[in-house]
Amino acid sequence: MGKRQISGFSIKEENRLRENLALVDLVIEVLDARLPVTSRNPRLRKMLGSKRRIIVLNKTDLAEQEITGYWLNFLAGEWPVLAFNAKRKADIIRMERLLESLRPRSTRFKRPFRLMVVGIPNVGKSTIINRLVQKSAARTGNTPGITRGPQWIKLRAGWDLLDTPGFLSPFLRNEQSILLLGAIGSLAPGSFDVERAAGWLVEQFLAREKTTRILLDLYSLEPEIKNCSEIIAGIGKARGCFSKGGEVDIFKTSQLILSDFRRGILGPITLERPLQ
Ligand SMILES: Nc1nc2c(ncn2[C@@H]2O[C@H](COP(=O)(O)OP(=O)(O)OP(=O)(O)O)[C@@H](O)[C@H]2O)c(=O)[nH]1
Ligand SMILES: [Mg+2]
Repeated sequence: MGKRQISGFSIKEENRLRENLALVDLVIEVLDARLPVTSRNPRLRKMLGSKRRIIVLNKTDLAEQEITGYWLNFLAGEWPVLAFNAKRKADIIRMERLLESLRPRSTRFKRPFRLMVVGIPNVGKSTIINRLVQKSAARTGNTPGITRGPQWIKLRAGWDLLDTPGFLSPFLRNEQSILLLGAIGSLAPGSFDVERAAGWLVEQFLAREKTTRILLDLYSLEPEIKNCSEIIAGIGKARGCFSKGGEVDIFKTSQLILSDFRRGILGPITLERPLQ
């Protein structure tokens, strides 16, 4: 497969990110705990180079705890890593402590500690910032591209923080990555195949006994249906996703499955495991 244009991130915006990078003391790189490899933009990683940073595995409430533990081990050693749930106060406090400990001495009493939050769309950058500021300073939402341009936010006395728009490689080569990123809501609707993404997701659930049971129970499906397309048709029927002709509307059903997955209704599931 050739290159495929997937996001509109331009060279101009990339240059702006580079300029901002030079202004900050520390970068908070946010990844999705369900997808720690694919949600890490290699281009961004290259741009960051040896810039000091912390890595945040966000949305751990939607990921499998045990696998998050493996990822923490796997990523440790590179930069400080935090397993994180942006909705938990205790996690915000842990992050503040870590950031405080990493503040360069040279900035104390002289100038603000400047931080910048980066990551692909929809991983929770603005939500983390809002929790750190304890008010809604940055706009958030469960679709990619909520944050348009970079915005500086006063975090607290002596701390300034830059929220940036989701940064995705403009070209994604790998069809599998496109489906994964589509499933977690990092791609704009229309830029990926919704039916294939939902099908792939259902297959991930069917790959294990535990997650198969979750899926069958949630949509009240008969235990004997174990085939992906039958499951999707069953979900469509159970949820009333019919076309005008009265048949199950696979597209609508696929959208519903993705939406349930993103909201965590399907229960925690991690889509990538570290090699052990
Ligand atoms: N379950 C769960 N949802 C989260 C968490 N963090 C953020 N979210 C949700 O994820 C969605 C995206 O959050 P944003 O903060 O807008 O993401 P962003 O990275 O700023 O996105 P862009 O600005 O589009 O790049 C929102 O619906 C948040 O409520 C988390 O730790 N757990
Ligand atoms: Mg944002």
